Amino acid sequence: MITRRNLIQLIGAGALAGAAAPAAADPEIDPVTGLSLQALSEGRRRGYTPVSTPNGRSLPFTMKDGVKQFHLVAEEVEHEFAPGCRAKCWGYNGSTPGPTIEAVEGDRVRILVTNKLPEATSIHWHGILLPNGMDGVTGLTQAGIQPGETWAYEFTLRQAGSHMYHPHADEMVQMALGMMGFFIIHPKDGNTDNGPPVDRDYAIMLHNWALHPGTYRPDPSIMQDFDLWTFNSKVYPATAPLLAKTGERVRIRLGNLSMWNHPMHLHGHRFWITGSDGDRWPRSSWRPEATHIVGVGQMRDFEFIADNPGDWAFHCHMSHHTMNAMGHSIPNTLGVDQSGVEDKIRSMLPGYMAMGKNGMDDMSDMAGMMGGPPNTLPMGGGKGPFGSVDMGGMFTVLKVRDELKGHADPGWYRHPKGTLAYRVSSDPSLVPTTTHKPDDQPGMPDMPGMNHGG
Ligand SMILES: [Cu+2]
Repeated sequence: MITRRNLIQLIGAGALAGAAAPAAADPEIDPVTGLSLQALSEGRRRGYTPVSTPNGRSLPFTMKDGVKQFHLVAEEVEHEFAPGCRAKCWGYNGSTPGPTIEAVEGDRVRILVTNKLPEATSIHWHGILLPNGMDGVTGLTQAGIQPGETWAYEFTLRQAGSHMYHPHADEMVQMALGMMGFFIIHPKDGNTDNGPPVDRDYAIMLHNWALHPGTYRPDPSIMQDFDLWTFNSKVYPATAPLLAKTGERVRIRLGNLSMWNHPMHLHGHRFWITGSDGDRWPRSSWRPEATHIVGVGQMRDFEFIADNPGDWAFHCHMSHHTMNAMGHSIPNTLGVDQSGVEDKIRSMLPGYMAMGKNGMDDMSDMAGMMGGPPNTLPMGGGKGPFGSVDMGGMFTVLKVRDELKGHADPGWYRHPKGTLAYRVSSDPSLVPTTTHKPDDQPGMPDMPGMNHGG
């Protein structure tokens, strides 16, 4: 029987220290890599590159009689999607997603789970081969972990690969509020049968949120019309950049516990799909791609050589998934002259500006000037070196540099001479406007019996 007293002895002070988000001067964090000292030393000893969870961290462990022991605390968390937008979410150990669990094939692991939520929960170890009674499906393989209770899951890892954990209790609510995390199993003895070791190993969880404009609680009843699309529960511009030195081999492990599929697109590089929760695939199964769909409930590993210096977009290609505070049921104003309407509305709503006649490009600037509902981000992302980046949501920047100083953001890329697109003319009459009338479409054959009218 685990009591509160011997639980504190079991988990040790080190495990609890990791519950707080990493601060700049955290003595547990290596200042060069940004990874925890424990993860680095374990990686060195066991022959693997520790995982970096952008905007997140790995969960510390303690060794108890040869068992690697972790402690997850399910609880409400005050979460910031980006400055200007917060919500009461649910997660683990103070964050959504919860901290990343890292272990090695063959390890025996024990994960203690304390429930500080107002309702029962459980944890399912998504994709992991284990005894049925450790599978964490409430009602089917266990009773729910009641508020205030601590349960233990214990099993031996029989595989390697990219995995996830999430509740299997009130799934719709608990996952909609952010309860999920990674469970990465590194191959035994640094096994490289299916490919060379990577220099950098990132893990990004894809998720969606119905945080309606002006509200602070994600709405779990929404099935399709989401407001926020996140990488590790952050929207651009708050998503941390991915860094690589020129020539390094990089892996990005992508997990999808959202309600949509996400075609993930990397600029400037050809990546291979090299693995999933089915471990690192044999090389004969690797496939070169520029975009690959990560389906709901799937894990996919992207690998590439960062051989092209620059600031490269990495984003979901569903264009609504790279927007913040997506509105729905909005009338289409494209091409509509709103000049009279603007004056009328301004008499009731001082400062109102009509938007959208020529597209949405100016939306983020105008929303910034006008102000929007409280706790609501502009739809576009932020300032880039050449103006505003019109994307938010599932967007980040892969920064490839010949030199990097630690894990700090190196700033914007400086393009070598002759490698930047340039303006040729500002004269709109340089090329005549092309207009096609329906009846002069090219290539329409003159068929016998066809009536062309007038
Ligand atoms: Cu998407």
